[in-house]
This record gives sequence, structure tokens and C-alpha cells, in this order.
Amino acid sequence: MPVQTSCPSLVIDVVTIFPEMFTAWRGAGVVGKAVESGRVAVRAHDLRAWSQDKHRKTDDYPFGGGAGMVMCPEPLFAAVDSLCAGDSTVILMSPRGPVLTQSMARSLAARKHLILLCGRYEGVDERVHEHLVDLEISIGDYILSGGELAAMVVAEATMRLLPGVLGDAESLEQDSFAPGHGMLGWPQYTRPREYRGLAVPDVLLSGNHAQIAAWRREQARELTGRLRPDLLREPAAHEE
Ligand code: 9D3
Repeated sequence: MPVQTSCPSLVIDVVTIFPEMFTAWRGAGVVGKAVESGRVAVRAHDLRAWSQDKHRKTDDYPFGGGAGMVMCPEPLFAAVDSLCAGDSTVILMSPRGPVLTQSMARSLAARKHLILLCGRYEGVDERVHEHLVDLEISIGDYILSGGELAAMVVAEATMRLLPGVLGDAESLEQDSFAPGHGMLGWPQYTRPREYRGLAVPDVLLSGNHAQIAAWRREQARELTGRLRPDLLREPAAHEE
């Protein structure tokens, strides 16, 4: 097991009523290596620890009536009070926020400390939106049951941009979603050279590296134009 060589360049504190959801994710793959090497610290905190209620409740009925429950402000404010370190960025995972982009991930990777708040139920008390958080982030226009999966997406997209987290080969790829330069990858093949009568393109077996590079560029352009033409257009203003 590698030993931690320096303090983490980023600390991510997640606040959730389901901290166990983060266990497998935090231990596997690139995220697992980043955590194990000490480059990033990821901690999942149980929001119930900050509940003053005898039943450790974190939600209550909505004033004005209606279906569903609302996350109470007190445990969330108390969690932020105890985790906040002065240079912290407090983020609420929320369908209201702007949708995560690679450029937002790049900006988060420059921070020292992220506190990611995960809601459940019908949402969180409005005072949390208005007075507790620095920003809100959504991961897309579909309805999830809570912020936990979104927090993992934000944390993973951010962590892989930190120095030393990716190997050299993977790092080179990072420019590919730069605003305005977004491109899909080229088609990849591995052995066998022929599978069920389907052959690998000859150029890839030619050994001609200039020709291979040109073919890949052209294929990437063609795939992007056909499948994701939006990536070739100008970036939205908020992404730059
Ligand atoms: C169905 C209830 N909605 C009222 C119109 C509001 C609502 C509240 C809470 C919808 C979803 C959620 C739970 N989702 C998140 O906390 C969440 C989320 C998401 O659902 N989609 C994309 N990104 C995110 S970030 C957090």
C-alpha cells in the first residue's frame, strides 16, 4: 500500500443521510488510488450526527401543507459550521443549479476544500438555498431521488483533474472537452484482428504512425459531427 507523501491538494466533505453509498465508489479505480495515495481526502458524513432531535430526524412536514417532507435547516447549518474552514466552498447538490460542465470541474479542482450537501425528500428548506451555500450544481435534467449520485459525479470529475491523479496517457486526454474544442474519441480496437468476420481497419495495423494519427483525427471529427454536433459549436457564455 502506497504511503501518503504530502497533504491532500483537495479535501471533499460530503454531508448525507446515506454515507454508506460512498463506500464502494471511494475505494475503486482512479478515485480509490487518489484517496489511497493521499492526494485527495474524501469523507462522507452522516447528517444525522448534527440532528438535535431525539429520533435523529433531519426532515419535517412542509409549512403550508402538501405531500412529502423537507430537509430541516438546523442539521445542515450545523454541519457546515463544524466542517467549514474559512477557505471552504459550500455546494448544494440541487436540480436548480447550473448543469455540471468540464469547465466547472476545472474551477472546482482549483479550490482547497469542497463541502457537498446532499438533499433527499422533496428538497431542502429555502433558507439553506439562500443563506448557507455558495453555489448549487445539478448533473442534468432528469429527476434523481437525492443528491448523493450527483455528489459522486461532481467529486469524480473534479478529482481526476488534480495533479498526479491520472497517469500520463489519461492526462493528455483532458483537453478534449475544453470549451469549443470538445471532441469525441476516435474508434478503438483491440485483439482479435478479426472477430465474427468483422475486421480491424487496415490502417491501424499498418505501422504508419503519421497515417494512423491522421485517420484518428478524421474519425473523431466525423463521429463528433454526426453524434454530438453541439460539441463543435461555440461554448455557452457561462462555460467560459
Ligand atoms: C419531484 C420533486 N421536484 C419538484 C418539482 C423537486 C425535486 C427535489 C429533489 C427533484 C429532485 C430532487 C432530488 N434530486 C437532487 O437532489 C439532485 C439532482 C437531480 O434530481 N437531478 C440532477 N441533478 C441533481 S443534484 C441533486
